[in-house]
Amino acid sequence: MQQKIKTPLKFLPQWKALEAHHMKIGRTHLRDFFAADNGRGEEMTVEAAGIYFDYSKHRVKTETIKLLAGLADASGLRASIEAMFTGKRINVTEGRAALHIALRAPKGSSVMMDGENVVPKVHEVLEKMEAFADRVRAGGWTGHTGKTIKNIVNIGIGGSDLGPVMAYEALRNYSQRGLTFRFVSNIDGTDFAEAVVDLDPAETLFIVASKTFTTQETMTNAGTARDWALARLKDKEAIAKHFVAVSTNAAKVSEFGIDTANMFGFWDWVGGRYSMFSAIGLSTMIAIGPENFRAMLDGAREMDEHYRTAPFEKNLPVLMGMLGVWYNNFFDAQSIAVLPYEQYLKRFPAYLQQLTMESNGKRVTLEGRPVDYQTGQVYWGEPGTNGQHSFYQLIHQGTKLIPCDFIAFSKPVHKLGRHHDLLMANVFAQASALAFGKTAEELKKEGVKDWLIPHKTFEGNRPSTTMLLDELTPAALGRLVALYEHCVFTQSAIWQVGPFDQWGVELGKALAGRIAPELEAKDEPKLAHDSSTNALIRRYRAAKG
Ligand code: G6Q
Repeated sequence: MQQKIKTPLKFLPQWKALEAHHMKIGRTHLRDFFAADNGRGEEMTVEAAGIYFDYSKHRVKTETIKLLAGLADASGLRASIEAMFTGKRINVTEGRAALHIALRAPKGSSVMMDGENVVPKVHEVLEKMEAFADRVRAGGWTGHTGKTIKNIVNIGIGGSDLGPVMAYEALRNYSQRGLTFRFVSNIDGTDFAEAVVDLDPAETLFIVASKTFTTQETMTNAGTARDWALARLKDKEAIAKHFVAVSTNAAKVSEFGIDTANMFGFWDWVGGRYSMFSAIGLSTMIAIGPENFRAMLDGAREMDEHYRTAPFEKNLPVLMGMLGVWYNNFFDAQSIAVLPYEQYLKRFPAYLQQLTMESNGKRVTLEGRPVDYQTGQVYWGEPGTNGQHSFYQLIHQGTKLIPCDFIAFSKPVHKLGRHHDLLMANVFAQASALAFGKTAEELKKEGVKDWLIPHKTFEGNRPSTTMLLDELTPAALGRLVALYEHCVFTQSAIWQVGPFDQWGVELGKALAGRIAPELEAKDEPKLAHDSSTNALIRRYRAAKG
């Protein structure tokens, strides 16, 4: 669908106003911002949907936030949010809606898409998932030999893997400990081999999670899983008991040999990386139980409602998105570090990498015009405090500006001696050290030798957000995920790019499809790639013998 031509971003008066504002305050040090206003640390905070969001350690003034909100407004963000929530086909290059918010809409409510309320079918699938999850959890789902299912292996990749594995790791303490969960995604056979090395096929259930049911990695792994199971169970009938599917493609599911009665559906308006609250979350539901899964949906919904209704200057996803734009486009910051001070969130940065980078890693606008400004940032991170002993050096004293998202919880999941106080002391200390640094004068007063002073000086002025939540519960995870989802959407509206397609993954897939038979051919194939690829293929063929 051809898009209405928008005023190019850099022509907007609100953009120009921000450029002028940046010239004025871009070099001001956070020390001076704080010195000028004693109340800053409490005023520049917003509390919503269970998240205390402290953005005072950002290189902004109240006026900056106003100007950024003006830009978001001029970008049509309000209308874009409404278009998303009302099921418009905002994924224009694929002609689809992006209605993940409907996945967490309460029973009885209404979210319309092409004149149809989609909420009843969302709940129909949720109820089917619940009945299944309850049965597996209660030991009522037995395998082909009558043994109880004890192992769940999710086979999927990208959006059909990263959400489930992240949520399982995050909510492990809520999981049924008698069940073992494994996640297989990579086409590298090691992934499958290691996942099943200690499992008994008679006690193992595979969830083949694939929206399309055609993805090379997933279908190859699913085929290998079927061979592995049948090699021991020796009866094709066993597939019905040991394989279920999550997909939108019933024909392919049935072709694979899975009974479509054991298929959990979703719809084309759920994008892969926005699908962890759909049936793609089946493994999560089996792990944590239907009640906890519902609590996770409720948490996400709270954030959805906040996003749809709160004014931009008090709106967490909007604030987060605008701050990203501020550094990305006015300070040339290339990346954002996500630093959860919660070990259970160890896969959260990896999950966010897909959500953010596959969504906003775009170089043309929705109208197809090349952009003349930076779009999606590089997201990366690790849980604290581990990162402190590794890459924080570069954030503190390196030459790059890396805004940080600190995520912390007031209550620990495990109360163990002093651990949580020490963990929290570290997160508060890092945000403070980054912002305020340590001057040469301070070092001199401490008696540090002159020649060491440059090495020990911390310039500071390194921005961060601190997000403080109560405890890592299913609801808290739901809120966090929805926060970042909507942050991504906010930025896409400002950058005028489409966040719901991913054409950039296609070229490599197509080429791999051409190269695979060349690697496998018995006779020397005629190669017509570039000289480097040709040479690599020849070398590989010779080496593998
Ligand atoms: C996500 C992408 C991509 C997708 C995988 C798996 O937004 O579309 O990561 O999730 O390629 O696709 P299938 O679920 O169709 O196997």
